[in-house]
Amino acid sequence: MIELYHASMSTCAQKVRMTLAEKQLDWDSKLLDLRASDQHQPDYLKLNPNGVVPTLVDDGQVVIESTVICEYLDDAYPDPALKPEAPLARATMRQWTKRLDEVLHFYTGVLSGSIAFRYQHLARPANELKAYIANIPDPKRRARQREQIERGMDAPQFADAVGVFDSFLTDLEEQLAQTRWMAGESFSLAEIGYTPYLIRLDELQLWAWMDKRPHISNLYERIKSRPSFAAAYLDWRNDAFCALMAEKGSEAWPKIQEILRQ
Ligand SMILES: N[C@@H](CCC(=O)N[C@@H](CS)C(=O)NCC(=O)O)C(=O)O
Repeated sequence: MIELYHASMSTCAQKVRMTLAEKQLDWDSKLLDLRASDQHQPDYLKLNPNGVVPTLVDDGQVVIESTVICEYLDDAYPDPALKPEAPLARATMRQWTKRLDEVLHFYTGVLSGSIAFRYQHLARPANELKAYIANIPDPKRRARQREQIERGMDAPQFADAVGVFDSFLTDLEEQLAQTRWMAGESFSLAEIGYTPYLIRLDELQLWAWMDKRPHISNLYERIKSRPSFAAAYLDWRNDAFCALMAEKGSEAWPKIQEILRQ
């Protein structure tokens, strides 16, 4: 039996739900409320000491880290294969997912936190917010959260996030001008990895970023037409979160354009 500890709007959880759907695997949902600090509770930390979602439990065996979970699922349940056969294409897929884990995921937190989610935190009683931040196990993540909640788009890391995203979008557009999918001619864990991040730009009303990037828009349309898109995202969407991102994201676009012009 497969159990997934996840959260409705978590980008990392969306990747894993999409992989499960592509493979048509049944799974049991263990839904966490990240704003209620479910991820910091002692029982959950025994499964995932990093205090983050997702966590997969397959027949009692625990797997953490969303990219590792997706690869695990592809190895354990190989049909349909979500890794390219050719070694070079497989390496390309892993270069994309490595970049996601090492860079883009962190800055996505900066982008959506500084633009939108900080308002959820600022609405909390001060002592509750202090405890929430203090409970974040990873010091880098803790510092990022504090800064983005307090300073929003004025935090220096916000401009860094805009730069990181812009370079990523430039590189992705270039790749897609050469190959139909990110790692060659087949849909793979690379698209699954990045789908939640394209969704996030869409949710934040930042799709104008794609104005001169038609290949990325075309990729996103192809991804949205797959049944796994609903299982990953639409079926779990939190309307209040989406409304907040849409409102604050529209207000943020001029600031992002200003940073891009610098
Ligand atoms: N490298 C981890 C990152 C997981 C992660 O950042 N999860 C976020 C949601 S996308 C989370 O659980 N955040 C909890 C928090 O912010 O306290 C993975 O890929 O699984």
